[in-house]
Formats: sequence, C-alpha cells, structure tokens
Amino acid sequence: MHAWPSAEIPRLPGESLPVQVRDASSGELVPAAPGPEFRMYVCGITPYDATHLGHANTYVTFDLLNRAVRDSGVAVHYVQNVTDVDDPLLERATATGMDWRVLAERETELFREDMTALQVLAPEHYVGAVEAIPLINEFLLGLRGRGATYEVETDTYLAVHADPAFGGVARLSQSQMLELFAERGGDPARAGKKDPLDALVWRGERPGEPAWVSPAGPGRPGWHIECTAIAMDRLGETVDVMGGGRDLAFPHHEMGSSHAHVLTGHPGFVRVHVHAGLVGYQGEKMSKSRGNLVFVSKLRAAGVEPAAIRLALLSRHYGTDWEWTDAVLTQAQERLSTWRAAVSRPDGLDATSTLAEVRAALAGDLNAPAALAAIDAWAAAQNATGGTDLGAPGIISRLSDALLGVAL
Ligand code: 5CA
Ligand code: ZN
Repeated sequence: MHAWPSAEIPRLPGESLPVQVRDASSGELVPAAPGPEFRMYVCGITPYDATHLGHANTYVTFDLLNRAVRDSGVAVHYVQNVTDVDDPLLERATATGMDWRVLAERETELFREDMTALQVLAPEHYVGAVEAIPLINEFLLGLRGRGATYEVETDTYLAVHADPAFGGVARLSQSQMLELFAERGGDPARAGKKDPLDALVWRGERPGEPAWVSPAGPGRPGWHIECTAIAMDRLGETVDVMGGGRDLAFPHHEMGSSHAHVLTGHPGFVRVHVHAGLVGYQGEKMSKSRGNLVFVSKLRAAGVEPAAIRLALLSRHYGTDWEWTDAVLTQAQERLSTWRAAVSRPDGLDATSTLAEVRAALAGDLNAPAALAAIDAWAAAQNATGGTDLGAPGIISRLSDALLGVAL
C-alpha cells in the first residue's frame, strides 16, 4: 500500500557520529548501523482506531533513529507493516457494524495524515498483512518443509522449540512468558497444542470471517508471521533494527524471530531489538483496550501544532515509560515559541558547538532530551544577547528540522 509524503531533509554542515542504541535483549549499547546500509523494520498499527500518543511516540522514536543514521551518511531501508486483518480489527468492525476493510482503510488514512503532520519520514515499503498473504503462504510452506508446524483442528501452529534460540529476545522466565502470552493475543491453554507457547501461524476459516487460500487451507495469517514474512521479503535474512513499543518484546518479537530462525536454520534474523517505552495517561498505559487515549488527530483538530506534539514526545527519553499530561504539552509549546523567537532574530550566536552537541546526544542512544537541552541553551543565550554570526539561526533551524523533525 502507499505510505505518506516525506518532507525534504535539510543538509547540515560538518561531520556526524555513528549512532549507538541500546539492545533491548542484552541491555548493551551497540552500533545501530555498522554497515553501509541500514535495514530497519518497525511494527505498524492495527488500524481499528485512531493514532494515539503512545503510537506516535513509538514512530517518532524510530524517525529519530532514521534521521540520525541518515545524517551519519548511511543509506536507510525502512519497512513498516499495517496489520489490516486481525482479531481486534474484526471485532471492532462487527461491534460498529462496519465492513472491516472500510474501517482499516479509514484508520490507516488517518494514521498517514498524523504521520505527515508529525513530520515522520515515510518507510520505503509500507505493507499490509492482506497484501502480504502470498509471502506468508511461501513462508508457511518453508516452515512446513522444516517439519516444524502441526495442526489443531483447522489451525496451524509452529512448534517454538524448533528454534533453539527461542527466548533470547525478551529473556523472560517460563511463567512470565505464559502470563504475557495469555495477555497479548496468545492461547497457552488451548487443548491439542504440543507446547502452550506454540504460536498460531495460520488460523483456519471461521464463519463470518474473511479467508484466503493457503497451503494450510482457507483462513487468515497469524500475527507474528506477518511481520517476519514482510521483513524478510523486503530486507533480507537479517535486519539491523527491529522496532516497536516495549509491549511487543513478548510475544510478538520473540515469536517473530523464532519463525525466522526456523525458516532459515540460523539465529541471525535481528541484530538489535529496540523498544520504545510505553506512554501512559491517567495512571495506566495508553491503550485502545483501556480506552484512556489521547488522539493525535483530536489534538490537531483542537488547534495544537503538530511540531509542539512532536517536541512534547521528544522531551522524554525513548527508553523510559512516561505519563502524558497537559503540562508536558504546555512546556513543549513554550519551548517551540522560545526557539522560534531565537531563530527569528536578525543577529546570531555561534551554533557550531550546539550542532555537535545535538549530534552527540542523538548518537548516544537517541538522547532527545539532551538534544533539546542543547538547543534550549543556545536559544536562551541567543534571546538574551545575540551575536554576530548571521548564519547561526539558519543552522539551528536546519538542525531542528533535519535531526529532530521539528520545522521552526
Ligand atoms: N500491528 C501491531 C504490530 S505488528 C500492533 O502492535 N499494533 S498497535 O496498533 O497495537 O500498536 C502500534 C505500535 O504502537 C506498536 O509498536 C506498539 O508497541 C506501539 N504502542 C501501542 N501502545 C503504546 C503506548 N501506550 N506507548 C508507546 N507505544 C505504544
Ligand atoms: Zn509486528
């Protein structure tokens, strides 16, 4: 499917640094893009409702990584999916009396508008689960060829222990895995499974549900196989960064990796998992199922500038869980005004060291709050005293635009 338009990235003077990120599995800082090309897959939305600030935070996080890696001179290949057929989408469509396809298209279109407004660079490939079914079918044949699948009634499962590296992504205990699996779409208690953690790779047709032809019979894809099949088709057998919110570590990314390992026969699918912290609201994780949502589109409709929303998201380090409040937004709006006033002055305070500080902050595990602090310091001094470097305001504008995605 089509993605959304990307704004042009201004060029910046000088050299940047190689980017490091924290590997969510090992906890270590590692180079994000050690080669000449950087392959990134980020899990996309399930389009049954509008983009909330938790989603936006995740996509802005990976946009920051995309921008920092590009600035370091590395070519970026970025792929994102849309889970445009899955249980929650079908349930919402039934509950609201809508055709599931119409609902998915409507919410995907709203997501595109939100991403465009937030100045998130579009992925090179934006792929829906439905359009990926031929890839998933091939993947199913491959897994079956490895002797790793089995059936329970009309459903097909992959035996997790066919992957000797299973468990290496989230590194949880058996009881933690069982608990999260039950909470997040898995079916550990289903009778007939060989292991409670075996994942559904193909769900046989049910009355009233959409179904497609496959080597596993008519039905629809399991969740994890979708992302693995799309990532391997567009990026190859190894991706540099597999990204998403922290709630995807288990089971989604764990299962996705195990699917790939079983297919390829080696455990090298993902080099680094990067997980964004979860944004909460009113004391709980913002989630569609809890209903405590702040929608990007509603803020925009109320006249809030997308650049301020983006600055609000950047004011917290991506690795932490944090709580959205009105004060976070107000502070971002004030910051945006201060920066704009500073770059609008007819004189200029030298910005060379600010550029270096912002680059260093982002190269060190995407430390956006430190990057904002560096520009705050420049803006405060510029607003107080100014200077004689007439090119400096332009450098700050371009760096805010190119590296932070905030046009001043
Ligand atoms: N379609 C699947 C991924 S293949 C899915 O998880 N969709 S989603 O719509 O539920 O979430 C989209 C992305 O937003 C995921 O990366 C998820 O981890 C992230 N996300 C969801 N809620 C939050 C939150 N409260 N804070 C931060 N990120 C979140
Ligand atoms: Zn995914």
